[in-house]
Amino acid sequence: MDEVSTRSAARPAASTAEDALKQKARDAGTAIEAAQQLQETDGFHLVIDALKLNGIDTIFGLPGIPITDLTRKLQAAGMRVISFRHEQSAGYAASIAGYMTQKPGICLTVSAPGFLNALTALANATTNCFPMILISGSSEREVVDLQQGDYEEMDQLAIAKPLAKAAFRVLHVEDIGIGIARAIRAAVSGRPGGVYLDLPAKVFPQTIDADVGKRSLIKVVDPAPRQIPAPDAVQRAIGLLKSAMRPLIILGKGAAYAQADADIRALVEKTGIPYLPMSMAKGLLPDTHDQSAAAARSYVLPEADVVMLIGARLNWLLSHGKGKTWGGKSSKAWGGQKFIQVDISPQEADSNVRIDAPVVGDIGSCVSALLAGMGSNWPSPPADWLDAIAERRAKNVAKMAETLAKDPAPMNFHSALNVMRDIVRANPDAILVNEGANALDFTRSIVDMFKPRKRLDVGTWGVMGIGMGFSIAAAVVSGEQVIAVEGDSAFGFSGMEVETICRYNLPVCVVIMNNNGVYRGDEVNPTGAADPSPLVFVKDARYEKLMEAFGGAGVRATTPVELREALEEAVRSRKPTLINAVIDEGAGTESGRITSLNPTARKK
Ligand SMILES: Cc1ncc(C[n+]2csc(CCOP(=O)(O)OP(=O)(O)O)c2C)c(N)n1
Ligand SMILES: [Mg+2]
Repeated sequence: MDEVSTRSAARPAASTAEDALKQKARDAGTAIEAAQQLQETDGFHLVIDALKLNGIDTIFGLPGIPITDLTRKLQAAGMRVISFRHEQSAGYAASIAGYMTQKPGICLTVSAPGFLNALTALANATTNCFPMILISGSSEREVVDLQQGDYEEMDQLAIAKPLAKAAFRVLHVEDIGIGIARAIRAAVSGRPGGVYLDLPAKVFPQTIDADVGKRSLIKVVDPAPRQIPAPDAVQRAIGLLKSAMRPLIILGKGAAYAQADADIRALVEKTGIPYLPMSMAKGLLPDTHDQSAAAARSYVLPEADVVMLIGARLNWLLSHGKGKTWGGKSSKAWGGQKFIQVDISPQEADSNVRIDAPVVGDIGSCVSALLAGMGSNWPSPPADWLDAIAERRAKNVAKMAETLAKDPAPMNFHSALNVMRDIVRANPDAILVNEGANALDFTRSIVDMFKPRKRLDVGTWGVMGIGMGFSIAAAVVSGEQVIAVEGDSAFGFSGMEVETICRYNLPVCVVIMNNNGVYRGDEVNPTGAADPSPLVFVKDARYEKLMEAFGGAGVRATTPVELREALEEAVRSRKPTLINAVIDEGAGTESGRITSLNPTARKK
């Protein structure tokens, strides 16, 4: 349609009678063409219509051949198109939008290099169970398959397959509706994950009768069907929980994803059982809750006798459910706990240790079935267990308060994060994005969260580079203030996206915990040569100027007072802000809390 009107506007005026006649004929032709066009649609429009039909209103991506026009047309069709500086950030943004909304986040990229740039985010989404669809344009199939050297030639579908929950390709315009429907279902149903959808360039301009096209689209009915747990599985779990002398609940990000917040809180409170939130489950119940055993983690894990995992996997983050962390005699020995595991995936149970009571279903349905099965007079856990936890907790909280009250010069992680803790408490709706090593571990343990899904971080892989993508998506999807606490190394992975933050004028405040390096900034080259240590950066780097370069606010803060002032102003103004929090370069430890995962050399 718009092509027709552009053509007529550019037409030169007829100068003679003959020209006028010819013109008339041409006009008639144009009208017929226009009418024909009215009855036809094409791949571009079907992709847009299919996404809209399924309630998708935001696209994260980066334009180029063959999807440039698609990005324009998506925006023209009223969708929010957030255009990034690197596809990896667009991918992370899409994945966390999926986590926050339970709708698949869409990342749109060009072929080969753009596709590959987004692939880390797709794999990370699959690992973290975030629903995401990576849509990449691709080159001419016939040429790619004969390896004849097409522009950006790559067999993207084959490469995406092992990294995605599912991968599909559409070759004909009439299959766009099916392709998108399958991608949506695969991303959000069961255990969510990353899905790849390959759209060869040729599909976009393919035309089809508009009616046929419309009928080819599918509005996915019940994309993530509830999965009700079996009653006997629920009874088995309840029986085991009832027999416990030292019960413990562990909440994972699967529990946060489920958006069953009220029931989860009711379950924890009704049982009176102490709980541990995994990193992204912080805030599901307020971290200040009486039953939180977070400050007594190293006591409750080995001491518990029955552990109920809700949307949490026994992977490395929980020391695989065995070994010394769990009271085992050696690094792989079972600590003797019995486990109840509430999970959407029937394959999750027994992945690391025996699961005595698997409860398989969606977290919401499982938790409400457990609640119903417990009846109204559930006995409180034994008092000696609760008292022992309370005692440790009080001791550790007091110890932490003492550390936080110190005001060393230069500022360190504790004195800086003490400020952050106050700011987040005063702004419980703000979303906290967090990456780094020490910058991550200290923030997780010091900054309390008060509401569900407000803490977004490096997740299962501990991946650096999620920072700006997560921040942008969080701000776009929720409209809330975002505060990103970033290690200076972590920030570097996606730092150019501060331009994106400024361009869309998002309420994102980036706080860089600047200790001049990876883990710390005081390492030196042992040879004495001019090259710096591989772990350090330029000293006194002025990161705040990066934000100023694009019109945002930049602040260098060297004391808690300056940091507090800058944070309060950022939250008040909602302006894109970068605070360069200069901290002691000797403050961190190797890999933060996971020093022990570094292999140590036998030969010194
Ligand atoms: C993609 C990726 N590359 C490399 C790493 C290894 N790594 C873990 S933490 C980290 C950076 C730690 O430094 P910083 O962000 O400055 O945090 P600090 O400990 O100094 O506070 C790196 C490079 C990773 N986790 N992910
Ligand atoms: Mg650092």
